[in-house]
Amino acid sequence: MDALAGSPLGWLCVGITALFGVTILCRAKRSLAEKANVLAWSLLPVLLGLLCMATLGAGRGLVACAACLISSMYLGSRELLPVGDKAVLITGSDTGIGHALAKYLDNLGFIVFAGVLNKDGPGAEELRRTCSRRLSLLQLDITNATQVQEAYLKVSKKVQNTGLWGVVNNAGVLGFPADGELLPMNTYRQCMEVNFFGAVEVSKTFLPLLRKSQGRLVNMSSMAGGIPLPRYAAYGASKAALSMFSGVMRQELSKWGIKVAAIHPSGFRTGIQGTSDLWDKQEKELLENLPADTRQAYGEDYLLGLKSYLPRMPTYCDANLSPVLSAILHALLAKRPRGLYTPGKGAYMPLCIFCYFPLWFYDFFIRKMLSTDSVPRALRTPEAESKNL
Ligand SMILES: NC(=O)c1ccc[n+]([C@@H]2O[C@H](COP(=O)([O-])OP(=O)(O)OC[C@H]3O[C@@H](n4cnc5c(N)ncnc54)[C@H](OP(=O)(O)O)[C@@H]3O)[C@@H](O)[C@H]2O)c1
Ligand SMILES: *[C@@H]1O[C@H](CO)[C@@H](O)[C@H](O)[C@H]1NC(C)=O
Ligand SMILES: CC(=O)N[C@H]1CO[C@H](CO)[C@@H](O)[C@@H]1O
Repeated sequence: MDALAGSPLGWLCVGITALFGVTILCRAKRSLAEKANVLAWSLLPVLLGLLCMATLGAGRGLVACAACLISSMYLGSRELLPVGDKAVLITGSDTGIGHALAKYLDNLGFIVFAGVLNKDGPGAEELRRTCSRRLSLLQLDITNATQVQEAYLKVSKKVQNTGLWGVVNNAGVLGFPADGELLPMNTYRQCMEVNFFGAVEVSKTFLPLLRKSQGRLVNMSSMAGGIPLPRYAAYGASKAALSMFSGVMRQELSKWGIKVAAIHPSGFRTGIQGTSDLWDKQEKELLENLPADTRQAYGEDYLLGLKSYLPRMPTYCDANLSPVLSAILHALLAKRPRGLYTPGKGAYMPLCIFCYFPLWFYDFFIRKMLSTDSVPRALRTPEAESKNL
């Protein structure tokens, strides 16, 4: 301990350790049952930190102490509540993330209420076949108030004793990714209808049950709901609306002990990318609703090229959904869930740039990241024209 004596760095070191120790004692007092955990995850690093200081001297000791503090905070945030008999409602479990989540949570022992758009569809059939008998399927089109109400009655009857622990607002639609000027009003309305109004209605309907359990509301937003991304005017705006709704809910519901978390995943390979039949239909709708001069300015090949983005999407998207599933599990079970999760490749970095850099730099970064190869007809230079041919 000689190295510490007198030096200001040494005192700082002792101060940090003391603060750390007091925090731990407070936490231990809060819950006797947690004592074992607290000892394992917190006291050990403190002792190690002190040992480091004694042997390495104040400078390196401080670094070691900080490392211990950070790692213990990290481990602390990984503390999960037991699954027990917690019941969770998931919307949009027919395909994709919702479907995988229903299976994953069922497997972990949760009582799962899987809302599906089509109770007789292949997704529902698959869940019926592969999941335990704890899982109940609910016919739930989140844009249909009658179905939301019916689902509520069914769920509240089943969870009378245990309460509903979590609601995962997962159902969502992407619409056709294209320039905002070109998208038909119908796409904007549909995105808002499902991604925003649907999720709000489900949240409002089920909140009384969450209040009883002091549970969790998890909303599936998107990277495109947190930052502006070209081609996602309709989808991004609807997700941004949902994000703001949930942000306010997080503030308002904390007094009831309900925690709200948002997931902003990057690209994952699911049903959301659609099928070629659907793209044909959406392309047709887009072209039909376009004024003649807009059609002229963009040019036929640009417009017909929009569709080629969709089959290319899965190549950037990860087929392994486990980062999203673990993020949702953390949001549901962590003692201290985060407000925002960004699972997936490239989900965090653009958000950071958007938040901490000037807008012009963000726009430049996105242009470079998503370098689009096609140019509207009216903007083409002769050389670009020859490249296009
Ligand atoms: N995949 C990604 O890369 C990604 C990225 C960011 C965010 N997200 C978000 O993650 C969520 C899940 O998406 P996903 O990728 O798993 O897509 P998905 O496979 O299309 O899953 C969405 C599910 O919602 C259902 N649905 C659509 N409209 C509905 C309605 N009105 N009522 C109830 N259910 C409805 C869909 O049913 P049908 O299949 O029958 O239409 C589908 O089962 C969405 O909110 C999405 O915006 C996904
Ligand atoms: C809403 O759901 C109910 C009950 O399933 C159904 O009878 C009704 O036709 C649906 N309404 C719409 C607009 O789809
Ligand atoms: C899509 C969505 O609703 N996102 C929000 C969910 O809740 C968190 C925390 O309140 C918000 O920060 C998200 O933006």
